[in-house]
Amino acid sequence: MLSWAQQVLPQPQEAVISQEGFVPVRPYRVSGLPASEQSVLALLKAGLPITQKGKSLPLKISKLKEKDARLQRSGAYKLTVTPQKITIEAFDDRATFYAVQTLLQLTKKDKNGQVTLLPATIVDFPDVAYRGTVEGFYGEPWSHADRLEQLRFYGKLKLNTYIYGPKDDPYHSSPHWRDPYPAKEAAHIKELADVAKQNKVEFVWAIHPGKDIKWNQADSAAVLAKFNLMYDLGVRAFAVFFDDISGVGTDAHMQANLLNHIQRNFINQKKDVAPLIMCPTEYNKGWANKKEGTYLDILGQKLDPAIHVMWTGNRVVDDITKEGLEWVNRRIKRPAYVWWNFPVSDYVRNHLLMGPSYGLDQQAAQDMSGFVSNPMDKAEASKPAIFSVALYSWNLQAYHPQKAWEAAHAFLMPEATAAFRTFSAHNSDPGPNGHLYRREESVELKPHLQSFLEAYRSGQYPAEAGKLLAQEFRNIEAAGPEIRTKSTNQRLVEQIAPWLVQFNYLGKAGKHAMFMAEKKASGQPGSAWAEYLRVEALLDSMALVNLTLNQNPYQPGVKTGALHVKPFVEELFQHTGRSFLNQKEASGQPAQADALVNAPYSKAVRFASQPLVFNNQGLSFSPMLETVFLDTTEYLGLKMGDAWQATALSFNFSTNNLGAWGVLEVSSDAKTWRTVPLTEQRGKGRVEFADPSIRYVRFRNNSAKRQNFYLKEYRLEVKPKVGQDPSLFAYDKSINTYQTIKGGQPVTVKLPAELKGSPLTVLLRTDGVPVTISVPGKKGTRQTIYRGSEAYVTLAASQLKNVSQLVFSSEAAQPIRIYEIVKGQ
Ligand code: LOG
Repeated sequence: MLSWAQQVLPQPQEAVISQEGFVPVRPYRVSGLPASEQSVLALLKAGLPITQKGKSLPLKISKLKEKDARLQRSGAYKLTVTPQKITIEAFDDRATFYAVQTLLQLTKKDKNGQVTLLPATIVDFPDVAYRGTVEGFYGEPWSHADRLEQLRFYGKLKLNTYIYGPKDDPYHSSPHWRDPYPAKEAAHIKELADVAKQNKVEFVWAIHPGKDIKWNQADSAAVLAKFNLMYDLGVRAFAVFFDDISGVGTDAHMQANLLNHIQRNFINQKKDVAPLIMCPTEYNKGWANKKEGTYLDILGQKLDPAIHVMWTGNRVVDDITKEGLEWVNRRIKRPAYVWWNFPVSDYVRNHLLMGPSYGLDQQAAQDMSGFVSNPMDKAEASKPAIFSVALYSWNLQAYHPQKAWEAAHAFLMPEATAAFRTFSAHNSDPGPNGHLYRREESVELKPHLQSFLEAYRSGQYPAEAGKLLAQEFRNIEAAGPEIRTKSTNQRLVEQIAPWLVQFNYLGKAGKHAMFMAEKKASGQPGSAWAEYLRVEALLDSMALVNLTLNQNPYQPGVKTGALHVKPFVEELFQHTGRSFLNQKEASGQPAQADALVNAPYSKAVRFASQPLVFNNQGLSFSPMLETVFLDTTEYLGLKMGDAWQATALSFNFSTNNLGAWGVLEVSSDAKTWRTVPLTEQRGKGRVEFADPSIRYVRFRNNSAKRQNFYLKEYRLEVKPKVGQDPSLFAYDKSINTYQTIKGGQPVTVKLPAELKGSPLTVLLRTDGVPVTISVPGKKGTRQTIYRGSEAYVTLAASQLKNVSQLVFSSEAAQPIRIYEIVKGQ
């Protein structure tokens, strides 16, 4: 007999499932199925041998008779499967549908169509009455096809609620909430209501009138009129949202009056309409007035007790805790209907939230009346999280975030489970955001990334961690192409396409970074340098993807592996790059000759150690993610080394009142300062400098109090000072800067004192183009000391006797870069 480890998901409340399957000896004859449930019969026929006449086994459906209180609820059923018969006892039609979904999960069909069943006794019911999603995000609403697919998906997972409330549907919110839908949209709503019904999902249509509602009879009537239109399209469940509004619409008394009016004159009249749902204006504890007798208490007292009140938790985006629910439930005088803002990504549109759904209290079943997830605008990519929400809300005690996440990937993409899982594992954290909501990412890899870096920083190459990381980078590289070619879900592929591209680059960059580290550690600097250049090119490609794909106006770009994996690759790249400069790594900052030293310029110690980035785009503070401040008279600035001059400053402090408190000042000696007029918008701007002697550029708090702002950008554009060797970039002790050689325009590099008379290594990027290095000979001639296309060129001391400058030339149109000339070979 066949045997397989079968899972019923969501996990039933009580189940004894034998793993010894049996093949039914006869087809089943179905009895007791109401005539209205023909679609259930179709489901059964697809999974089991069914007959109407002749010899058969009974498949008996009946009304649940048991008085067990836990089973007196929609969706509750008992299912028994033995080789002799199948019996289903169901509380309601939804329960019959669920029992059949469970039965199908106990069924397996082989290649020849032969069906095997697992004997089972199951008693099952949902912990939470309303379970599903609220399409409540900002941004492009789901497509009609996406929504239809979601409804089918919910049916399979025993989710029973889909609340329709996309912020960017103008007929849900302002300006058109009062108006009927145009014919095409109306037809779509009708179809959604129908398909929802087939899948035993409540299609809840929400209205969002608060932006411009007037508390008068005309607008009460407008809401009812719109609801009636929706009713005529087949909608049988309704919600009113008052989130994210300001002004008169936020009045708790008025909101309660309107809702009670709807309750009396619509819900109670219709008889066949589900309980009314409302989303309050103060929908999370962070935004709630905590004073007794205010907004939430008013709703609690006034609102008809039949009306559900939504709640996102202690903050807009947060975990859901029993204590948090108890807090609000006391005030609203009913169990809250949870609106969980996960995996919604409308506040971090350059990220995907594909990680496990954790942070959900397992003891809170009695504290909530409903639990819906607000998903991403990418419907298919939201399925792992929605799958988990289905498991959680059906059976809180049995829920296990990690197991649910694993099961979701197997369920959703059996054809490429491992690749999908790899993708999700490294695309889960939303990144820094105003809601302060963060998620774990790259959980399994993280300790290895850390241990590898620690060892590598101290000069070793930890072989074992290295091997493991190299393998995962290959997995990352392969995941995108694999999902693309193997997945049957092309809609998913379409929705996450930019991230698949970026993830592939990340895998390649990581793979080459590991090669680079390995070569460097095993004393093959030339090969290591070649890999360094590959990593650089791949990181450049990622930067380009970030600037070209997913260019929404809010958070444009494509972030992937951004919490641990990408920073690891960047750090390995930077660290190895610096190591080519023969500098002591232990000191952190590379030791630079004085004339070249760039530094933060501020007396506030909190800025003194903020790392600087120096490259051909200029000298900048690396951005700080949290808010920073300057107290009165404090300043924040940069000092250029003597050899440089500042030509412009680009800044972004992301603050509205910069002009009111900030002055921009420049100086050549840090003693006398000159104020430069500030051109800025929302704390962002660019100022050019004409004076070649400028070496200090600072912002000073000119006001009487502390000022908060963000340090998103502070970048000085620089060039070698007048009179300096213009090819200074070639020996400035920064591996991030370079001098470009163009075909036919030779570049002469003066050798600073410390490089004269020593063997030298020249770090180039040639991309295969030949370059000539020559030294001045007698009587204005030039003597070639190297010609070739290598990127790592070593010059012996004997070739460099009495040489004080090198001339680089190339004939090719394609530019060549001189990153650095360093002492030694
Ligand atoms: C909105 C919602 C949005 C979500 C996450 C609620 C009740 N309302 O801050 O439309 O998708 O946060 O950005 C919200 O959560 N406002």
